[in-house]
Amino acid sequence: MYKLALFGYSGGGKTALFRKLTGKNDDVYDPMKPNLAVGRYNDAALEKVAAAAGTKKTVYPEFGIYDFKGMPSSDGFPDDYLKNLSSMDAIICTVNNYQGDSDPVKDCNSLLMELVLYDAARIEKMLERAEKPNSGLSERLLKVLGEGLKLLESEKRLSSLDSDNLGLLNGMEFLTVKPLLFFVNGNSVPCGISLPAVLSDVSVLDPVDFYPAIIKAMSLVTFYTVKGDISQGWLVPGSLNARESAGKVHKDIEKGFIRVATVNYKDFLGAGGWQKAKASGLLKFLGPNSSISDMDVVEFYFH
Ligand SMILES: Nc1nc2c(ncn2[C@@H]2O[C@H](COP(=O)(O)OP(=O)(O)OP(=O)(O)O)[C@@H](O)[C@H]2O)c(=O)[nH]1
Ligand SMILES: [Mg+2]
Repeated sequence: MYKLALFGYSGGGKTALFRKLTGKNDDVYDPMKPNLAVGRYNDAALEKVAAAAGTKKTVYPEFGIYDFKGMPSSDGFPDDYLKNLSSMDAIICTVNNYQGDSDPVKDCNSLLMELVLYDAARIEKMLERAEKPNSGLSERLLKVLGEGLKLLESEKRLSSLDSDNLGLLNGMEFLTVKPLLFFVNGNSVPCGISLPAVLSDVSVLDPVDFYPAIIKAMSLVTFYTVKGDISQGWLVPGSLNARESAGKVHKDIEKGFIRVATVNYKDFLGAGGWQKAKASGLLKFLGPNSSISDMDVVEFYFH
């Protein structure tokens, strides 16, 4: 399950959002231990697929929602707190726009700076260590870290490194390589605020379009399976090929993968189910190295 962190200053509305997403009434008091519950993405397309397929059970994609206790904006966040974000798959900065004196744009910027400064301090330490003999860091990595530090110093995130260089930082637990989103909590229209230029590539989440925007920011692909009495939605990294995607459903399918039959969900609905789509010649058959398109209904063939 993908892990979504609700991050922000105290009173930003993280717990309020957590409750809406998970239906749980919990609160969290320990800043070092986020509260976890499951948030279900009630994908309307999956609902229609299930209706057309006539299955009894629908299994929706789920996310792990982590509610972190915030710190007052006057204090900021200590390093051991921010370190807890490194195991998350995406960071959702939640800011307050419901009090008279709230300034969501300023808060968005300050939260970004918390992440930027954390990564910059870590790179500085690594570069310092590299000056000693036998640091174990390759020339190429040192160059990328240097480039990354320059980006951070101009208040940009490491995610704007080119993809080869970014790949080199995999597993190094930086925070600004992660998908970043903002949620403006309050009564006014959230998308009405405009963020500073450094955040031009960051989505401001809308409660209605919440999960689709996250899925897009995380570069995930949605596909659907209809098996027996169950219609199910799956989210896999867009970088995976068909065989690897099959592995997210079951490792046996990946191992014995032969091919996958696919049909876009709209064609599936138009035809009125799998058998009719097949009879109308709407199915495409893909090999292991091809990739499944977003919103396809699929059937895997395997040994
Ligand atoms: N009017 C209004 N009040 C809200 C909204 N969202 C949250 N609140 C209130 O603001 C207060 C703080 O919200 P929380 O969700 O607890 O904030 P938080 O980000 O979890 O804060 P910490 O856990 O301290 O980091 C609560 O009393 C909420 O009821 C909102 O959209 N509108
Ligand atoms: Mg809270």
